[in-house]
Amino acid sequence: MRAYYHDGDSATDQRLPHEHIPYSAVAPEELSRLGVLYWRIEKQGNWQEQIDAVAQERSYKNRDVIKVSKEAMGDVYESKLRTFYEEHLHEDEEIRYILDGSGYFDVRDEQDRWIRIAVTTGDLLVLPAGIYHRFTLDANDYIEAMRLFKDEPKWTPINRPADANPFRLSYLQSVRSAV
Ligand code: KMT
Ligand code: NI
Repeated sequence: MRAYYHDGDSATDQRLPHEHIPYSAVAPEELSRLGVLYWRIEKQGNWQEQIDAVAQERSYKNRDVIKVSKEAMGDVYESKLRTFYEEHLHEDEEIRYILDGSGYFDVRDEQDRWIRIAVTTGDLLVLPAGIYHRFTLDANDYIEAMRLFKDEPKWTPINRPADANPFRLSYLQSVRSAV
């Protein structure tokens, strides 16, 4: 995992790194202030047990695996990628363990700037309910991820603006009270 400020350029390919110049790293502590959690679980040895432990501790009862590639998705590939990259929130956590490949999760900071989180195999990332975010493949065009859920999957992306959404409001409240 590598987190840094996005350069804000939306005119060129979203799959490029888009590092802000000068490069501006974002520390895990800053991410956790935004409610974004991260674990590194090397995909070797008892990695599945380690995932199970996190899942049990955080009450993630369900899971599935998604493969994002032209080959795996066929006809819906382009439209799925567009949906992933539209700025949105969810009314539940978005939990991803990267099984293979890589990609970028972008999250908004408190000043509404994009933070880009580059994930690779072995990264476990949790985005809190109510945070504005988006996802894109990187130049490698491939990711496979385990998606974990507290209960039934609550998929529905709620596109911005959703400023009056109760999960948005309680997210903002939790960030402010964490300062
Ligand atoms: C999402 O919600 O944006 C996704 O599931 C993207 C694929 S998982 C790396
Ligand atoms: Ni999402």
